[in-house]
Amino acid sequence: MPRNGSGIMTTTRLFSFFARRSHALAAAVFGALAFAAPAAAETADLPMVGVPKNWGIGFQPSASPVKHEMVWFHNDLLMPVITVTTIFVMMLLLYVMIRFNAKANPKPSKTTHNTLLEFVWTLVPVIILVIIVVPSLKLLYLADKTADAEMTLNIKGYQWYWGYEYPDHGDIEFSSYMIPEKDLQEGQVRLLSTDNPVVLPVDTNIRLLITANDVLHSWAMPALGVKMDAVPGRMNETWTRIEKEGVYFGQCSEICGTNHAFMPIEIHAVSKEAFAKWVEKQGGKMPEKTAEAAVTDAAPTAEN
Ligand SMILES: [Cu+2]
Repeated sequence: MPRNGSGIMTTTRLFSFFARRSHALAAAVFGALAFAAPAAAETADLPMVGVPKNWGIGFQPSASPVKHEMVWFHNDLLMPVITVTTIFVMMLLLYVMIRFNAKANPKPSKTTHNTLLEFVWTLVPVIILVIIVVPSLKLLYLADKTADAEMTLNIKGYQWYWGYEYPDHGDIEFSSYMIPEKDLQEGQVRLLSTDNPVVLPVDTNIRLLITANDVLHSWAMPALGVKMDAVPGRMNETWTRIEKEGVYFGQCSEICGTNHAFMPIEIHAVSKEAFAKWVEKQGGKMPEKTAEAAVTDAAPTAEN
C-alpha cells in the first residue's frame, strides 16, 4: 500500500535542499559506487551492474536481450551511418566553399538542373532509410511483449514514488521511495537507492505492466533497455529478462512534478532460489501452476 504523508514531506524538504545546491548536484549524482547495497539477506553482496559511473559515456552495461539489440542498433548501424553522412556532407561543403567561391570561380555556371544528380540524391537517402527501418521495426516488436512470460510485475507511478505488485506470487505489494541523503547507508547511492528495492529473478521472462495513478510517469531502466510511459487509465506492456545478478538503477523519465527527480527505481536481480526465498519472506508464495497458466490468470488484460 502507498505510504502517505511523511514520505512526501521528507522528499519535498529534500528537494528544496537540492535546489539550493544544484550546481554540485549534477557532478555528484553520477558518483560511481563499487560496493553492494545492504538489503535483505537474499540481495546482499550483489554487484553494482546498472549504475552511472564518473565520466561515463555511452550505454550502461547491457543486461537484457532487448538492450543487446539496442546497443547493436545504435553502435553498429546508426553511428556508422551518421558518421559517414556527416563526413560526406562536410566534405561537399568544403569543396563548394573552396572550388566555387567568388575568387576561385568569378564566372559562375548558369546550370540549374541535373536530372541524374537529383535522382541519385533522392534515391540514396531513401535506400539508407529502408535499410534502417528493417532492424528498427524488429526491435520495436521485440520490445513490445514476450510471448512466454514466466511472471508479471505490475508497476504503478505515483507523485512521487513507485508502487509494485507481484500478482503471480501471492499479491506481494509495496511502495518504493528514494532514501533521503541524510539516511543513506554505506553502499547506497545518492538519489538512486530506494527503501524497498524491486527484487526479481534472473533468466526469467518478466512481463512488465506499467501504469500511473495521478500524472504521466515513465519507468526507465537503462541497463535493461526499458523506458515505458506510465499513463493514468492505461496499461502499457513491455518485458525484460535480466541476465546478470546485480543491482540496477533507473529513474522516472517523464517530467511529473516537483519531485520528478526523486523517484528512482532500484532492482535487485537475484538467482531464482534467492527470489523464492524473498517471496516467502514477503508472505507471498511461488506459483504452483505452470508458468503459462499463471500468467494468463494474472494478467488477462495484457492479451487484448
Ligand atoms: Cu514520475
